[in-house]
Amino acid sequence: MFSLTLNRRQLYDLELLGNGALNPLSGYMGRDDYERVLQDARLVDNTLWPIPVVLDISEEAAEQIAVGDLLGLRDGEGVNIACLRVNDIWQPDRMQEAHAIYGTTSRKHPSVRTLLDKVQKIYVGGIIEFFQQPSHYDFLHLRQRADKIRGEFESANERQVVGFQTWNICHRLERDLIINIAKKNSAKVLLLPVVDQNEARSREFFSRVQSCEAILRHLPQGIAKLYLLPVMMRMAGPRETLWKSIIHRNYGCSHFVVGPNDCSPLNEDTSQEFYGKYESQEFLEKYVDEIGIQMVAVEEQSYSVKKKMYISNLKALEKAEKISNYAEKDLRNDLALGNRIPDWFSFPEVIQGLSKIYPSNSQIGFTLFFTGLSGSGKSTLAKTIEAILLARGERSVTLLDGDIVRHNLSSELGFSRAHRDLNIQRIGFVANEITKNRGIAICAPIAPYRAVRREVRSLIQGNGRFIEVYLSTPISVCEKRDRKGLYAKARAGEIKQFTGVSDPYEVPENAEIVIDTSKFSVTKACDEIIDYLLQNGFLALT
Ligand code: PPS
Repeated sequence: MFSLTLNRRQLYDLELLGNGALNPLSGYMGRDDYERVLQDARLVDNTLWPIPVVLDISEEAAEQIAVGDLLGLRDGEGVNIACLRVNDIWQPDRMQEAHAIYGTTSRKHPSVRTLLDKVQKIYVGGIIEFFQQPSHYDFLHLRQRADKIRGEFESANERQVVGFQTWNICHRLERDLIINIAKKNSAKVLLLPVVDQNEARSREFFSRVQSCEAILRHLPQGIAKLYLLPVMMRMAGPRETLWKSIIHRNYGCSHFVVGPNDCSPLNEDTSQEFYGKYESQEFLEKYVDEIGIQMVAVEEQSYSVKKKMYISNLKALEKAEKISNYAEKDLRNDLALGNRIPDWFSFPEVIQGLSKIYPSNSQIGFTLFFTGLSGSGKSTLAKTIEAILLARGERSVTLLDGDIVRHNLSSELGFSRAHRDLNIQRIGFVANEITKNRGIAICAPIAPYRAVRREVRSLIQGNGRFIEVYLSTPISVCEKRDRKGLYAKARAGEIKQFTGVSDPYEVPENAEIVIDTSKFSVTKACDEIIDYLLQNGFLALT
């Protein structure tokens, strides 16, 4: 029997197919169901079903299987989880899928990017026979089959059960919402933190589940059950909300809580939500009777300083109530600065857990990444800042100057885009190692391309902070300085691909610090940088 090793994304769908969460599906969809789902959010038999559940395989694998074959489905360790009786093989139009399911074909939508760039080209459908569930190694007491959980509620005669799914860290707001919703509906609550495949092993995930455990301790006894929901989030807005409500019904819920921005990712460029506020709620409303679940629509809430409780923003506006807009991003900011978190916002054990995974800026390493044209002042500032930081003696400091790196790390590289990118990736790799170990890395390459700067930023941000310092000194000034005589040679055509003359420089969009060294002395420019580090808690105020 030919067998496939499934990736984590695929294993998540398989687990839900095997534990009853995706009833009535008994396997991966065939082409007819898939196309009807795209077109009408229904299966061929008219059952409401808004999200495709298919198995993607490579073209090479597709050449080895035929309709009617049995296909083994294994996890990464080679354990045979299930077998699939193949009844359909086809090549989908993934652009069409993106448009139908996500309402966009833009790669700025993270799931569209995954669909277009990572999901393999061929789909197979068929009935699955399960041998076992995929193995887990964490939170085993919180892992349970959907059909078992539903059975538990049924045998306890619990008919009113509110499903509360979360993929955020839970604080006081979530605790209060749960209590209010449970009271209002005379219901029990099923709290289901999402285990998304991208982050199952991340510290953020552990923290999220621990915050739910903490919430449970702050709820009246017996009011809520907590289990993990191993679902591959599609972030498909309204369609996903509908899908999740079907999943929650299969977990035994009679009600499903839907927030104002349910399943809506941020556009990476604009930082705007992909779907409109309350769009998911309006969409689900049309189908609740057909699914057999009631929606608990939650409005945007804020904390009323006077009433010392959360109230809806709308009510606050009507009554001109003073509210606090303190939110998760403020919490992260305060943790970074080592500030006290408002008592009302969360619970001490949640904050304690978070402060371990998000230590304050004074405790982490960071990379100061200078970028700018040749002659813009990168080396001068980087060397002066190195001296200032060494004199302070707070952390180890390593300077990765453009010329030094080119001499040692990247001596075989030229100045084509591919070579420049490789050079920056190497610098990023070293800077990341330094940052991870709580040191300061000072980098000073030209780094003319935005994409690779962004790549290095996201590598380092996971382990410390990346602070981009863009030296915006105009080319006319750089050229006048021409300390190495390179501009003259570039203008005379003796040096090819010279940045700013015959090669591009993409200006940073979101640099933390921007300095034009034609307007500032070295001392003043360094003061700006040190001020930034002091104000953001990276250096101690002495
Ligand atoms: S990059 O683009 O980030 O990989 O460049 P970097 O490693 O910083 O190297 C830039 C230094 O190399 C010298 N040099 C050139 N710069 C730009 N374009 C071309 N074609 C080129 N050829 C040599 C130049 O001295 C740069 O140093 P700085 O300190 O920036 O003046």
